[in-house]
Amino acid sequence: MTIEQLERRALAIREDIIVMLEEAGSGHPGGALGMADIYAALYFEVMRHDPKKPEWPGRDRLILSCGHTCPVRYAAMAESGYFPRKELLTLRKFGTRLQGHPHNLAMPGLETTSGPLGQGLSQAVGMALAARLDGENHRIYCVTSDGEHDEGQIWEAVMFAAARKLDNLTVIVDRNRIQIEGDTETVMPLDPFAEKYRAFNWEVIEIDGNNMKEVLRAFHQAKQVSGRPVCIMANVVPGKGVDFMEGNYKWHGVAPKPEEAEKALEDLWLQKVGEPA
Ligand SMILES: Cc1ncc(C[n+]2csc(CCOP(=O)(O)OP(=O)(O)O)c2C)c(N)n1
Ligand SMILES: [Mg+2]
Repeated sequence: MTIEQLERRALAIREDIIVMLEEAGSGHPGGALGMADIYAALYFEVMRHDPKKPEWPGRDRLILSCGHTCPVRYAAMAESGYFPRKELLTLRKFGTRLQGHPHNLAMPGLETTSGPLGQGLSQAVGMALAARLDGENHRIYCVTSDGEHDEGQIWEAVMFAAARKLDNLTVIVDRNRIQIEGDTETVMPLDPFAEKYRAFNWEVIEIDGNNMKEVLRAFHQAKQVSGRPVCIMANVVPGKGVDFMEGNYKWHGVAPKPEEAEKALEDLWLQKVGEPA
């Protein structure tokens, strides 16, 4: 896909996030909106996968470690054909396949169940090691959030992945600088964040994660690295695309009310002006 086509996908994903959260009346918009460009790239350009065969053994694996941001993954999956888009409106409803935190047995295509922070990277590391031992060449992608790095388990996994030289593993850090109670640097400083990964012997690629060109370049570069795992430190704006949500940690876990959703969709529609239909 072209950059423009991917950007349009990201915008569609953002619209879906707003619509589904408003319908659910709860959920986490901030982190989800910030990561829409990364997910558009993963599902429509980067990952080897087949929405019609979600269990295909040769698929690349995407582990979502910070489970609360799942609306962005659900929207990307629906857009790419894993399930009908109208199912997005069942988010968080009783009996839904789209739980408020991902439940992998409920929905094919979700690799793991997540929500308790800090665990997904360990799972991804295990999968990367297993793929190596089995002589398989699929890649493992893991999305983890910045606030999640307050969990000690993350750093055990970071250390182990480098020790085993897992170059089939690419971690994307959702570096949006917010967590549930405020700015990450106030709650628990992470900077110099990229340097920490480097000190653990990872290859680190720092990007503007809301710039599609940089996103694609980073994923391409990550595939060329050998002998060490790769961390894409994706600096993103939480709430990206919705003016009144951007940069505000208060939108970590609050759904837009109907009038707010209307305003949010207006913001997103305005970004489409001038684009070909
Ligand atoms: C082990 C664990 N502790 C606490 C929580 C509660 N919790 C959910 S999201 C969150 C904030 C994490 O920061 P981040 O993922 O960076 O938030 P975002 O950027 O999406 O606002 C917390 C503390 C949890 N899900 N799991
Ligand atoms: Mg965060």
